[in-house]
Amino acid sequence: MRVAVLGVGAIGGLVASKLARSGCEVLLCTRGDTAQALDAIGLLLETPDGRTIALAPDRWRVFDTNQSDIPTNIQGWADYAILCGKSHSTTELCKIAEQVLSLNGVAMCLSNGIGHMEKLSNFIGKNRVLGGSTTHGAIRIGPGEVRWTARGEITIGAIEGSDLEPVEPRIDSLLSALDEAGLNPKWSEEISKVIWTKLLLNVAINPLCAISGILNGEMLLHPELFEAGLAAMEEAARVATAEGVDMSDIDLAQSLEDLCRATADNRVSMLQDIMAGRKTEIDAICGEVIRRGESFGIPTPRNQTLQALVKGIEQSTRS
Ligand code: KPL
Repeated sequence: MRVAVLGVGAIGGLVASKLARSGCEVLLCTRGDTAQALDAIGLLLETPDGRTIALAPDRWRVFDTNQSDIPTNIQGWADYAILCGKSHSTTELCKIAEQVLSLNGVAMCLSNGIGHMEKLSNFIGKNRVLGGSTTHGAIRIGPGEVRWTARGEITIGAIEGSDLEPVEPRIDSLLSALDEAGLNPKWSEEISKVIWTKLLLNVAINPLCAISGILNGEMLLHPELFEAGLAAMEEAARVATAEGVDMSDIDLAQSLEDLCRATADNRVSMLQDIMAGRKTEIDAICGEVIRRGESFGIPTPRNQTLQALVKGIEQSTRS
């Protein structure tokens, strides 16, 4: 099975190394020093039980996305494309997916944020797109070095109105490959709700951990932070409900507490971005809640404050 992993940061590095180790042929599409490191020395993956797995560079081929043209030998090469980049790179990665996928190839996006499956559908058609979401926790230590901090799941589901079903060989093979790789795949009939639920958790945890510089588990040691996160999450849940996604059966406080416990030793991706002086995903997380809230006349003051604070910190660390 040929899998292209597009965007090889923390989650991309985890997915790519687990798939390569379990026997998939892997194409890595990433840029700059990460592309160079993966091509020249490979990747070191630290597992949650403290082992270090070394993946030699001959485990995959690497395409540096800084190059303008996609080489002909990888055009139409992949059976699957898994987008794992930052949410602001989704459009660029969709264009690459369109080119590296075979005619029947299927794509999904595991990036934080919302609206990725719709974007992918615009490029390759909804019958080749799956919705995806992950609760694995990982930290990018450096180019070619990833620490897998928390075992989670990868949830996959079909976009509304698409022909894709879990019994179809293309989907069944993907689920089996992810399972053999130890990435805990699950099929969901309600993928929009799964993606919204992940967004709600990101709204609650990412900005506050990024602003205060704490690990996920430490949210539980500061009730005032936990309550602030929960309040932002409640705003986002109102927006989800207005979009027709029923969140009434989800205990928001419990699911936030569960995530903080399950990923206690993780540093949220937004804090990793701030520490590395990178652009954060705040626009795709709180920004998207604010934007969609405005279209329904739903006020989202907490998300606005979090967005403003993260943007302020982002600007000061980037300059
Ligand atoms: O998605 C994450 C992130 O850090 O962006 C969680 C699940 C919160 C793990 O830290």
